[in-house]
Amino acid sequence: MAIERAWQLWMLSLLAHALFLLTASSQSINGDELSALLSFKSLIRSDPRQVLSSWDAISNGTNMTTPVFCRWTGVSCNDCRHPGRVTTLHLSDAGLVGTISPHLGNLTLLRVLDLSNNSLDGDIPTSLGGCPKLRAMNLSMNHLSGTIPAELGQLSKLAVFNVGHNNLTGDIPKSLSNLTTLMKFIIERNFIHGQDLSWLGNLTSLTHFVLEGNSFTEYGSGSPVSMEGDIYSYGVLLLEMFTGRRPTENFINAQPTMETAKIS
Ligand SMILES: *[C@@H]1O[C@H](CO)[C@@H](O)[C@H](O)[C@H]1NC(C)=O
Ligand SMILES: *[C@@H]1O[C@H](CO)[C@@H](O)[C@H](O)[C@H]1NC(C)=O
Ligand SMILES: *[C@@H]1O[C@H](CO)[C@@H](O)[C@H](O)[C@H]1NC(C)=O
Ligand SMILES: *[C@@H]1O[C@H](CO)[C@@H](O)[C@H](O)[C@H]1NC(C)=O
Ligand SMILES: *[C@@H]1O[C@H](CO)[C@@H](O)[C@H](O)[C@H]1NC(C)=O
Ligand SMILES: *[C@@H]1O[C@H](CO)[C@@H](O)[C@H](O)[C@H]1NC(C)=O
Ligand SMILES: *[C@@H]1O[C@H](CO)[C@@H](O)[C@H](O)[C@H]1NC(C)=O
Ligand SMILES: CC(=O)N[C@H]1CO[C@H](CO)[C@@H](O)[C@@H]1O
Repeated sequence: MAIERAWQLWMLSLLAHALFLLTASSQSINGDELSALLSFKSLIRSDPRQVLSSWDAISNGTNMTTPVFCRWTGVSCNDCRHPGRVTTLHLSDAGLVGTISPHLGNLTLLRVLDLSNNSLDGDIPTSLGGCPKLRAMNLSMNHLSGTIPAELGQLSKLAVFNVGHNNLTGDIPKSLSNLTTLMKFIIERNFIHGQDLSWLGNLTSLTHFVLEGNSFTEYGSGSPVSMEGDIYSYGVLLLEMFTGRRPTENFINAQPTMETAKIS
């Protein structure tokens, strides 16, 4: 009898302890996600369409079972095992002016980040390399400057990387050769330069590779790629590098606006 009671008490205390831990951890994680989103909002200097007007923590508690930020414009929480965690941040075409908060790197279950076609300036935060679930990053058509962070080479699930139409400079970091799941790699219309891109051959899933409008050096020769014809032959060289064969379809559409460069 006494043993049974002691056993029950022990089980109860264990349960209470587990519940406490569970609550504590889910609350602190939600708190991190909330402050990451609020940090993002705080660095937006202009929001002409008021897409962030619903982003308000004060009028709604942070201690709800499903955090209120999951209903904010552009935010989705679609992970059934972690209902209060942000999986998508989709704020394209919103006219947002500001910088991208490094705190977005605290959204560790983020799968889609689409901030394309705004007026965001400053750097691509290196902390985004800390979002291991990220599958699509679309930061195209902004005013981002600085270099592509080497830390993005840690995004082992990344399939889409689009930073086209920005003010990015520097070389493409070699760490991106780790992104074996990458299918679309779009860096067109920046000030990115590169010389030896042979490591791109390690990106075995690549189907779209668009680098038009940067200053690359033709692979194997020392001269910069200037005319469209050069870019075309550069593309053919890259294709041969990737697959060991000549293109069976247009690898690079050598028109003034080269939208897609298809490999295989
Ligand atoms: C949050 O917790 C406080 C006290 O802990 C409570 O008064 C309040 O109603 C809770 N809010 C929500 C939305 O659950
Ligand atoms: C970019 O967003 C603006 C609205 O801010 C819209 O009018 C325009 O069509 C968008 N451009 C593209 C290419 O989606
Ligand atoms: C959130 O991100 C910022 C910027 O990367 C970092 O300084 C901070 O430590 C992070 N906070 C947590 C709780 O991880
Ligand atoms: C990225 O954003 C641009 C501009 O909003 C859009 O045209 C494009 O379809 C998006 N997706 C990808 C995969 O680049
Ligand atoms: C790039 O920077 C230049 C000079 O600061 C600026 O005039 C231009 O508008 C910028 N382009 C983009 C796409 O941000
Ligand atoms: C690729 O990833 C591994 C392990 O994550 C790392 O040690 C290595 O430095 C990365 N490669 C590059 C070129 O960054
Ligand atoms: C590319 O892959 C080859 C073979 O797996 C490896 O030896 C090489 O280090 C890789 N290159 C880079 C830059 O990661
Ligand atoms: C600012 C904001 O999001 N307010 C919401 C708080 O929660 C109530 C009830 O869910 C909503 O009606 C408000 O819009």
